[in-house]
Amino acid sequence: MSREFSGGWSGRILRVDLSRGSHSVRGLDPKAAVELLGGRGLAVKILWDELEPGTDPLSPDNVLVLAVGPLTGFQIPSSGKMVIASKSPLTGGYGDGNVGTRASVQLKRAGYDAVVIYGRAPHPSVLVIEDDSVQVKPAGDLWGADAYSVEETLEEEHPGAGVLCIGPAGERMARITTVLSERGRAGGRPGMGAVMGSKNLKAVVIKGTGELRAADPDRLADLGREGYQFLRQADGYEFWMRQGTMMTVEWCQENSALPTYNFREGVFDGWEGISGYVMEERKVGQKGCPNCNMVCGMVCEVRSGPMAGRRDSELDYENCAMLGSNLGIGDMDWVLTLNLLADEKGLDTISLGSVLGFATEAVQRGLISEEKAGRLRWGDGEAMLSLAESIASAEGFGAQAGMGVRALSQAYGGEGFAMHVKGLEISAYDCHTTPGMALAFGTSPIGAHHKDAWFISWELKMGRDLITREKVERLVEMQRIRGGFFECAGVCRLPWIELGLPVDWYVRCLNAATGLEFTEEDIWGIADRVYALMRAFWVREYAADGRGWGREMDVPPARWFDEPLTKGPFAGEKLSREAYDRLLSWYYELRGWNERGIPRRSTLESLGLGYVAEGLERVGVSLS
Ligand code: PTT
Ligand code: SF4
Repeated sequence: MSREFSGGWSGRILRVDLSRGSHSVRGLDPKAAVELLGGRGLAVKILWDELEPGTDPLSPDNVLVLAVGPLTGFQIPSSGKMVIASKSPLTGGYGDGNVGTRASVQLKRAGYDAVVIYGRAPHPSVLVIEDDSVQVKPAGDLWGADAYSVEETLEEEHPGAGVLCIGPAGERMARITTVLSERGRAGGRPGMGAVMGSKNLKAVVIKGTGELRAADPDRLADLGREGYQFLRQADGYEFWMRQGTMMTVEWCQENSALPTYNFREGVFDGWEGISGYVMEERKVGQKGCPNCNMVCGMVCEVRSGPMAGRRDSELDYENCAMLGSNLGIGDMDWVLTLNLLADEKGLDTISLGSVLGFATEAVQRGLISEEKAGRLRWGDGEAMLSLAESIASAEGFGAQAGMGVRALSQAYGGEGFAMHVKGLEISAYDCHTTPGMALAFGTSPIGAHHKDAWFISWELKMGRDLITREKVERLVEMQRIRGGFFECAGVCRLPWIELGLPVDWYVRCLNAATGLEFTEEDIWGIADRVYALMRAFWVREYAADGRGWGREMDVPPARWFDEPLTKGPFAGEKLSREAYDRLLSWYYELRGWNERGIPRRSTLESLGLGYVAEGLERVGVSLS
């Protein structure tokens, strides 16, 4: 560890140039560490500093960042997370994802806070990092192989190592691809799999033998014990261990938020067939990320269909809703089959469900022909699987569908029911009746992902109909915790959001690990800085290619505004454009952004981001 850090951070960043097969190590700037913590904060700063505006995301000039945080790896609950970030080939803006993996702990043990990957390997390759040894090796037969088998091979070759890899869909640079780990964990929805594919990088293997250092190890160990005990004794622990995120199917059905028929409805008649209870009948195992005592990976058996007999489909709520109700599928076996295909081929389940839903509706409306897309019908698992397979192999219409719903709607029409924001397909919450959640999706910094945006449960407690500034204040508060703190600290947010482990416990951990004295106020300042930086990245990219940035970028699709629900307790209801616009204006005011959603110069300066203001002005962006 660098002498400038007494604990928490490793103090070193590994830079690997795949084009040259070379690497170097740089110190982590202590000021950046304190101002941005790590993970997403560090990643967006690296991308802002090192990417030329307008870089083609699939060119060797794009940069891929793997970053952990100051809490990653310690013996405290759920500390095994890593951020994977890059300029997104799916959205064209800032993209990242968060995966729970042994690779994150191993990276910390190897003595790095981040790996920054440049260039493009001349041949398909595997990057192997073992402490100070860094090698770019030929991928050989691994190129073309499914993610599960790649992991198995590399884990055998490198016992104890953590592995990140892509499936064949990532190799073919389908834009809706993610990075896989631990046979069923996935991170990097905005096309991080395609970025790895464009770099000829099949996998990253990480192994470290060092010890993690905390400034006050005894204090951190006490806090760890306190945290584990808190969770074991929490109300809801037992049910969580039974169903994990799958309990959300029933909750969404009850609250008219279960995406159904491409987000046309919020309730699904066949929901019981894909509920957490049916999942429990199929459960054959349970696993999770490192250092977690509330593991949520529900491993299930497929009982019928082309993958019958497989006992390794790991299910979460998002996968189930997007590949189930959103496609009119109420048969768990088809959900498990599509889910397994996505994990093996490296497709993102949320985007896949959205693409299949859009294509089905477009076929029904005659925008896309059956000859092209297949005979797609709601609830027809076989037809959905066939299109999903051709997306994974980038064949025929599948190659086009792998570009995501925005690209499909631009090619065939149907923008009003192309369910994305900023090009990222919306996660599994219908928002016809939840304007606050719609705003959360609208303003999420990577496009419509629930990572930063799971406001729906807070909103239901406050009142769906409430259109107030206070509601938006709560949203900003939530974004600071979810998208600010958790994404930068390098730990899972589920102990907090699901079982109530308090935020101040995490701040105490941060101080014990780093030896610094962060307050909650400091953390909110860091979160605001990271949010401003992510927004500035998008604005700079839009300025660079001449599109310009406007508030329409923060508005969800027309479907929720124009087509009222026809089923369930809220039949007849839809979002109001006027109400949404008011919420959005309050949001900009609270963030110190102008009416086009661009951070003001004064806001950037107050966050210590004067250099960002200058960068934006250099590409012609007005900050008044
Ligand atoms: C995440 C997104 C999610 S979020 C789900 S289910 W979820 C989908 N999972 C996929 C999958 O699986 N396979 C696949 N091929 N594609 C998938 N796409 C979807 O990706 C995940 C958990 C979950 S399960 C959630 S909510 C929480 N997310 C966290 C987060 O974002 N940050 C954080 N600090 N802690 C979090 N804890 C929880 O982690 P993306 P994982 Mg994922 C099979 O990465 O890009 O953010 O997309 O990380 O290790 O799989 O854990 O109901
Ligand atoms: Fe991983 Fe789930 Fe545990 Fe979070 S709760 S650390 S996502 S296993």
